[in-house]
Amino acid sequence: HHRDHGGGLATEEAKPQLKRPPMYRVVLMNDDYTPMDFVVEVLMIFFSMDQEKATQVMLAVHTQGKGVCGIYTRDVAETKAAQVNQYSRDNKHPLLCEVESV
Ligand code: TYC
Repeated sequence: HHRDHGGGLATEEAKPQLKRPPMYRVVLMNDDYTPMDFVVEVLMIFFSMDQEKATQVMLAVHTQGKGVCGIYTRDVAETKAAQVNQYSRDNKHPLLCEVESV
C-alpha cells in the first residue's frame, strides 16, 4: 500500500538519526627532531593518556613512522589535530598530526 512511513526525504517527516557517524583516525607522524618527552606530553595533554600509554604510543610512532592517537568524529578529530599542530609550532617542534578517514 501507499501510505508514507516516514522514510522519504520529500515527505512529511525527517528520519531519526540512527546511523553511527563516520569516524576519523588522528595520527602522529615520526620525525627526527621532536624530543620524545614532548611527544609523550602531547599524548597526555590532548589524548588523555597516562605516561605509560603515551610512552608506548610514542615509541610505536618512532619505530613504525606513524601511529594512531585516537578515533573520533570529524569535528573532534580535526580540532585535536589542529590543537596538536599549533602546540608543536608554539614550542618550535616539527611534530605533525594528521586526520585520516577510517
Ligand atoms: N623520532 C623522534 C626522536 O628520535 C621522537 C618522535 C617520536 C618524534 C614520535 C615524533 O611522532 C613522533 N627524538
